[in-house]
Amino acid sequence: MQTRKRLRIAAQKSGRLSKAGLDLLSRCGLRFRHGRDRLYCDGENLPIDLLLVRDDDIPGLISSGACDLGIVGRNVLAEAMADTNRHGGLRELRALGFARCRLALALPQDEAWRGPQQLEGRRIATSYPHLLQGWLQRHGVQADPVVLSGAVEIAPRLGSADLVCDLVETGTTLAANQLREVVTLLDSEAVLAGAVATPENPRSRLIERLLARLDGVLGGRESRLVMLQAPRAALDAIVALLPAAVSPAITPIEGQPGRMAVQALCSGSIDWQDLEAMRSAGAESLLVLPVEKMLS
Ligand code: PRT
Ligand code: ZN
Repeated sequence: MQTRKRLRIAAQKSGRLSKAGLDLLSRCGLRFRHGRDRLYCDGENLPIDLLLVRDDDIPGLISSGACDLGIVGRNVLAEAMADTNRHGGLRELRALGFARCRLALALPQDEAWRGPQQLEGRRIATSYPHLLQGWLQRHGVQADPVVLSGAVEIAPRLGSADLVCDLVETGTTLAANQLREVVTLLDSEAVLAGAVATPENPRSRLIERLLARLDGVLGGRESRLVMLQAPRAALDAIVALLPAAVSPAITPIEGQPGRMAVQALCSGSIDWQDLEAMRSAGAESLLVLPVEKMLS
């Protein structure tokens, strides 16, 4: 696997991660020729190919060396990492900020929550036995995981478990099954997973290049470019109002002595109040622009 020159990224074929995951790769400038079977897609403009698979297969594809990177839920990656007998050398490289959810314990609605000890000897339905066991061990509790690959929430109603440990987003599914979320085991979102770096990997420079582009896209999402003009005397007050600005560029305006143009990259949102405060401090011609890409 070390001699392979082209990079391989695994992404979910269809599901909650696929559209946003492929959009992200496209914003990093990757283009793929979709094959007839839509499973293996050759990279058109870079030596980076795409493999479209079930999300559960992604950690195994990376730990076996068949793929270098993968877009997968932290829940799936963390479960694989906790299963050290099967998967080694995996790591989370970047959090991608979509498909947010949490792995949580949920009890029947009529049962009060008194803490982890209450789980002693109980049957807990889950698709995440390693994460659940890790949490139980940390709390000194011995329970009985009932491993299911789907329809976990229905297990207590069927009598095959007493409670569940499952993914929750809005909580609607739990409520529909008369369950109540009581503890979060893991906060999850889509992540870029990869293998622990080895110095002799011939694809590591390509991985670094892709990560730099990804950081540029992810950083851009959080950033705004603010442009304005102001009298020189008002600059200190205005710059102090710019939310988390990184070293603003301040330049004189041709033919307008004492008047300056300011350009600042700011992180976080900039709302109308921020703009109004800057205008009250003397700023004019205020512009707030989204940032598509960043490369420093
Ligand atoms: O076919 P494949 O195996 O690839 O897909 P899959 O069916 O296993 O996965 P998919 O597409 O459903 O989810 C992929 C990933 O999306 C998960 O591993 C999580 O990282 C993430 N994600 C985000 C979620 C949810 N939100 C979510 N709500 N995964 C599952 N759910 C389930 C939840 O368990 C509940 O049963 O959706 C249901 C609705 O949630 P509520 O709380 O909004 O009612
Ligand atoms: Zn799956």
